[in-house]
Amino acid sequence: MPERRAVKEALRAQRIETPSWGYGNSGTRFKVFAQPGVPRNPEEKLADAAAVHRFTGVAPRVSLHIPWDKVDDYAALSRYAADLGVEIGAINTNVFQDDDYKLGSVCNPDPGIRRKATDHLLEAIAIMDATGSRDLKLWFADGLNYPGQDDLRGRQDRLATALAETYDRLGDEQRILLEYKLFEPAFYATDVPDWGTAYAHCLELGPKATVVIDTGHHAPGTNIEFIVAFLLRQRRLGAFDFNSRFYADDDLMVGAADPFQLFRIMNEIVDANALDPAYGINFMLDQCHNIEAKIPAVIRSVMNVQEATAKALLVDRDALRAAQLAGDVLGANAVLMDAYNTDVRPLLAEVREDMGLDPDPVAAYHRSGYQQRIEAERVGGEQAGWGA
Ligand code: PSV
Ligand code: MN
Repeated sequence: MPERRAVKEALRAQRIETPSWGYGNSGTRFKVFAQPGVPRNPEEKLADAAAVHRFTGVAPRVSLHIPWDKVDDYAALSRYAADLGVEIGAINTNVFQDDDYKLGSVCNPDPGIRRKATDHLLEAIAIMDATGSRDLKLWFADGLNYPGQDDLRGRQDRLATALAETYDRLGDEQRILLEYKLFEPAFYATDVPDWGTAYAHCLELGPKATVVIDTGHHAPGTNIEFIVAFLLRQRRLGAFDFNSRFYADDDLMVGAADPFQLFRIMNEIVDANALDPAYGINFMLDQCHNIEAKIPAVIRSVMNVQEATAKALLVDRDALRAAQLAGDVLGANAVLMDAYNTDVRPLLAEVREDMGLDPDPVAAYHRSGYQQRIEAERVGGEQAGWGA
């Protein structure tokens, strides 16, 4: 059986990065429901992320999205974050919200638009230089709605050219996280639709290019833990964008739709000794909280990842290997299910107490008065949102 002390230590050392846009208003194409107290600028988003970190102790980094989090002085923003007790994490690029990008960004048939898009990627690296961020997260909405609309192979060439120029600009400690997505906004063909395409481009680029798995970006029924296992074996798994889905890219709280899938993913991570932050995988959230209170939802999401991780850490690996090697199908499955069916909440409560935290982060947040304070203070101005 795994040693309890080692399990607790791994849980204490775990790091989860939260997204600046998760604190802003969001919705569907039908309606965005504004919430009181929502941040109006990047500084207020950082303050909310810092609150999540204060109550969970494992979320000290915040991903930014440019231009949603554009400021004049990124070094100053970084210092502001440090004063709050957090750090700026991945820099997300945005080449999908400008009229020029109607037919694509780096894959656009117009070389002038491809130049503009690539320049944005390079600008994001300059921001990383100023903030000390390691990760450049690239997601391209590029694709086609109709057969024949553009040249599928030619678009891959254009993509490779832009990625190569971006890769060459990376510093020694910086890397690319290339994200794929099955569909949306393009409906017929997407230029980076799956992990295989992302992986092939990363291989062409070099060791500083890795794949990011957004758990909401697959066809229903996809075995995501297989993708995790494959990329781990190739040392090309750079990060996760955690969220959960019932239908498409729902961006709901991770672990809400399918906690068993999250456990199976974390089981592959733990099995490969890839949980330790030193291994280099960035465990990020990429979520939108459209109808639920945002800060408690982010805290809940962090806790959901912790619970799946704790269960994965409890898998009796020796017993599992023995059963696997003996061809004991039911025995091996039972070892895994025993861990999954363990109630790890008391263990996590202990971990939090050891860290000097309240064992119940959501209740502690509600008691803290933070929500009442931001609702009273953040009046006037324009609330931030997904896309602004
Ligand atoms: C695209 O759906 C995506 O997953 C990318 O990571 C974007 O940057 C993010 O969502 C924006 O919410
Ligand atoms: Mn994502």
